[in-house]
Amino acid sequence: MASAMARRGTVVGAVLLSLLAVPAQAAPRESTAIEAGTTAAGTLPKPDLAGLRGVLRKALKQGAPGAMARIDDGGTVRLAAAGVANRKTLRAIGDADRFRIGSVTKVFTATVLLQLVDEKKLKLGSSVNRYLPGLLPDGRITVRHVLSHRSGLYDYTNDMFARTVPGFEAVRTKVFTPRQLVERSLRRPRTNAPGAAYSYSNTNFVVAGMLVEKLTGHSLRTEYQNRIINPLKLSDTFYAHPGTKIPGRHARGYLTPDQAGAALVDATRQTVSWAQGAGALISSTRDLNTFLTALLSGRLTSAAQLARMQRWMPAGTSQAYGLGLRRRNLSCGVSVYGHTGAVQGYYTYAFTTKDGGRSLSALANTSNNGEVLNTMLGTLESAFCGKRTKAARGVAAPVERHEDIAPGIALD
Ligand code: REY
Repeated sequence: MASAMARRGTVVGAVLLSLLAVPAQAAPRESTAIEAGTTAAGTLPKPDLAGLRGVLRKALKQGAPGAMARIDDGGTVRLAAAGVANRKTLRAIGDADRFRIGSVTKVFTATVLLQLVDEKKLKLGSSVNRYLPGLLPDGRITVRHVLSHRSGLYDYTNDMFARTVPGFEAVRTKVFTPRQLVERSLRRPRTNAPGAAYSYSNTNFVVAGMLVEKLTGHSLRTEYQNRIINPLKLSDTFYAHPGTKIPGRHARGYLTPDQAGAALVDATRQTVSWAQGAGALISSTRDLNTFLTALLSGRLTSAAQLARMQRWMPAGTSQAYGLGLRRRNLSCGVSVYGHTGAVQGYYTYAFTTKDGGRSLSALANTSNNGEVLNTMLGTLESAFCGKRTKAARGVAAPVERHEDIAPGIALD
């Protein structure tokens, strides 16, 4: 199998590309309903695999040691990979490699909280302080504001990582309590009144993690495990915090320093304690596709909560944000649902169609490299829009560090 070849790969100094289509192991799909104007996989163009490989090669040219993508599409798996998982051994990167998924974690955290809404343990319209008395200085901040990045809570990571490598080295072995992270945020003025604007902030999902622990009486790890990882048999997915290792086979992550031309920093080992429920999960392209397919096809929450997760607010060009879930409108008119992630050494894209029928997850094992981040956006175009001429593709909206900071006006 080509993927097995890729895993055994001994390619030295050369770009390795693997590409294949194999039947999925077990990918039960429940919903195949086609809504007008939406993106059921049956109505989508075929993925452009040559285009996908081109995107990965371009990311390598721009400085990523490795890049890979996996498409799960109604029982067919397509893999593409280029470059290395490890710059020392030159082992080829491949879909068996685990990695840090950064903010794709937010989709998991939101899912757990929406399950708690289903269980009547939580109300989205209630004040965060109702559940965590005194945590926030404004009792008007609701759970919904937090999950939709409309709380106005300042993102403490802006200060933490103002200088990329020193900022990272200062926290890589640190263990924070979630409360300490919230305190860091509260040292700064809030960015907007509760509900008044969209302003992406990791603080929101640190608070979300605290809500999970408070309402269940269990650790975030236990809840991810019992509610998502075990039921979906996500064998590559771990909340290892505060452990610093990625268990098993994994891609090493290489952080790009701010100084042009400076050597990449191996950032693989870290606690990710600075992110917690906002970004500390480890996973694989296979598990992320399984997770998003399950979520969008309604297997993880009630239909009512899934609909609430998808009450979209404008969140930048061609994008909208729901509850821990982002919608991106692609150049061909298709919308996809998921999240991006940026944690030191790893850029992740994980998106699926409206019905969960086709999912794409992609990784580049570098970060702090805006060119690579924007190039990797092309994996979505190749996976969901198929082969298109440059003119037809138009100009895809670029990704910013926090994807989009533009305020939107809140409706509730
Ligand atoms: C943290 C800095 C980015 C990453 C962040 N990640 O908020 C969350 C996400 C979990 O959205 C770092 N950039 C990099 C800098 C920039 O340090 N000065 O690119 O690795 O996934």
